[in-house]
Amino acid sequence: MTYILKPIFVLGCLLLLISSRAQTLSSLPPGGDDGYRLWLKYDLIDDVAKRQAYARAAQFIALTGSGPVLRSAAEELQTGLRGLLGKTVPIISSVGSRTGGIVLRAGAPAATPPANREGYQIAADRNTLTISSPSEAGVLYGAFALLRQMQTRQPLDGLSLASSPKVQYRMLNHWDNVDGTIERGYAGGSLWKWYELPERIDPRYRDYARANASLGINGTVINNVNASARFMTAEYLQKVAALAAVFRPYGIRVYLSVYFAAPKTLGKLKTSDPLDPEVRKWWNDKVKEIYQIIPDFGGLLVKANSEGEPGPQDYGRTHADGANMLAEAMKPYDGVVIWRAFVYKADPKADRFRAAHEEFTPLDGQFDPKVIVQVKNGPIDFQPREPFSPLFGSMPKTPLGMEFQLTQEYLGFATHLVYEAPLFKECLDADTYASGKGSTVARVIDGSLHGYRTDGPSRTLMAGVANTGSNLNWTGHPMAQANWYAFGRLAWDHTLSAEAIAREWIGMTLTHNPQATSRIANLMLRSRDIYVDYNTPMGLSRPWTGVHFAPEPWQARSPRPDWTAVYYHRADSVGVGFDRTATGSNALAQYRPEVQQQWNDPETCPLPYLLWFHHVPWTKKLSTGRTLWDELCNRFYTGADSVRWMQQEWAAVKPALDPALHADVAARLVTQHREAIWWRDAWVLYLQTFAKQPIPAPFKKPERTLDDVKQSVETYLLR
Ligand code: BDP
Repeated sequence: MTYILKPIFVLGCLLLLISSRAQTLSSLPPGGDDGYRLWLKYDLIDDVAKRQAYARAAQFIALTGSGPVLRSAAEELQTGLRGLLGKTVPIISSVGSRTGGIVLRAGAPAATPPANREGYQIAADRNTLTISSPSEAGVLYGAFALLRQMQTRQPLDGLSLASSPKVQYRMLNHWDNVDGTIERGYAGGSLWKWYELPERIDPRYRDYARANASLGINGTVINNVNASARFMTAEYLQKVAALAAVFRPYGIRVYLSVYFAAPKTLGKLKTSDPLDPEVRKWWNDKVKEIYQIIPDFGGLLVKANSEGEPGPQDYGRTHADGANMLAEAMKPYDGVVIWRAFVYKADPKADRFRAAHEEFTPLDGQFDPKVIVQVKNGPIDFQPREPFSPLFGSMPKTPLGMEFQLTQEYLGFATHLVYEAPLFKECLDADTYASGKGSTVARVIDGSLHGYRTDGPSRTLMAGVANTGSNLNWTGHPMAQANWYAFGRLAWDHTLSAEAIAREWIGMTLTHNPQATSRIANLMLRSRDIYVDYNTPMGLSRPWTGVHFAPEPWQARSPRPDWTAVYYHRADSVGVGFDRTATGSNALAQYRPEVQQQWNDPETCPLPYLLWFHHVPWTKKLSTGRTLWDELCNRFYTGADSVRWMQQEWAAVKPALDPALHADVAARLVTQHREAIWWRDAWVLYLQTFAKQPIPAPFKKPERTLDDVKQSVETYLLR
């Protein structure tokens, strides 16, 4: 008996041990920080004097109202303060004569009313901090702003903060599919568990809403622009409604990407022609059904006649015809139609750069007031560095929304550290000269340049293609959280600097150590240029088909010329680069003369944009004193070498950071370095076959041959 029982007992104990250890590991990873809490960490403030000062100012939270969004504000403050101060601050409903607390006031007139409904004011008066706004959402944003003050250890005495969003629709675009995958997602599967919805509500949905609300993001498109019609079925609308119910108390509205041919596929009509009365009726009925299920539904996002997606042109109609049909369906409701301008035809003679401008500018003034045209930041496709899209400033009668990409499709997925705020700022701060000097892209986007609307609310939009997924830390690369953060902050206020946002995020997420903060901020601010240098320097680009990760500058075979690599860089025995001046595609003519002037002359065109606009001889001497070939090599090599510098900088901040988080990033930097060399080698060895010049000193020629790299890429691309 004992003989038999003993091993079973031992095995049982062992299993118990293993399972309890597994449990411990999943709830508390070694070192502690698994990244799940993002920038909403609310860890106890260890500076006792500071903690006490904050505690004196936050003895209660007075909720003067009962709306759900206001309640979220109070609850978030309570959660935050519990963590930061280590005590539970009571939520009370009437202030009476009490002082020394935080008062939340929605709808009440403020001393200085904010510029718009979602703006807030935080004012300290006789020992009371009042957060006021015309709307509940504004109070929620104010509550997060107050927490941010404490999270970044700012004083509260005499606090006077007022802020209003510069853009009306601040939203994430999820490219999530029905099957749980994410197009261009690198942080796991979709956050939305379609098979569990609408019955089971993952607690994570609420945390997602909290994170967005903390930045002022007020909308989310939950499905892929390459949309499945299934999202518009009654079955899925119930699921979407369940998500909307979770997001609503955080001021976030839900939007859907729609499949333009749904009247045919879902409605079983003979056509999806936007001018067909039955088609129009189908959309009217569908939109009505949506609003019956989701009364505060935000609107529709459409990718049409782009990359094989159906659209109005299939019926000889225009983008405006398609968008206006949907706008008509939306007319009775407070929702919008967001129509994407990401279009380009498979024309072997065309320059893809020119496509969106050619198709959309003739339609300026033809769109219904409910339509916003959403434009990617650059004319091609989220390249590491692109000039701003010439559409900005070219459609004064049409509200243009910005589409940035947070997910790092061309920026090294989740293994490369690339802080994107400098990329966003570069575009937003670019001058279109549409109405003279100072006509920045930001002013096109926020409506101040063209004043878009006179007959209704303004329609201004900034969208970010989300980088979130089911990974515990949301974004795969822990530092990629900063891109979500930066996008939200800039959508609220595009005048913030990339550095200020980085410092704020570091303080809330990584460390309060001043030296470490400066080092990390510097590293983040340089990271995008470093990436560009080893990946696509001086205006090279690489939007060829495939996974968008492996280097394949030699790729020349595809059903469409614009889905090859050689189409973009045009390397030959003379030089490299795409001539977009009058002697080439003349895409430059799509910009205002002042902009053309900056880029038109290869002698004066800034080097970061040179090969976007010029085919430059290998031997051409540049402003740096080097020939083009030498300059390219210099950038590829210093770029890749700089990743070593990033590793050193990261190593130096180790004592100031959580060990688990530090180790995670350190490991990714090792991968990044290896991949940076891979990129460098691929490009220089390939371009060398045209330039026929040696790698300039002090750089050493790659250890592998071009065939070796090609082989490694082939292996990488194996399915
Ligand atoms: C490209 C992506 C593709 C998207 C497309 C889009 O590679 O997956 O569907 O953009 O924005 O960057 O529609």
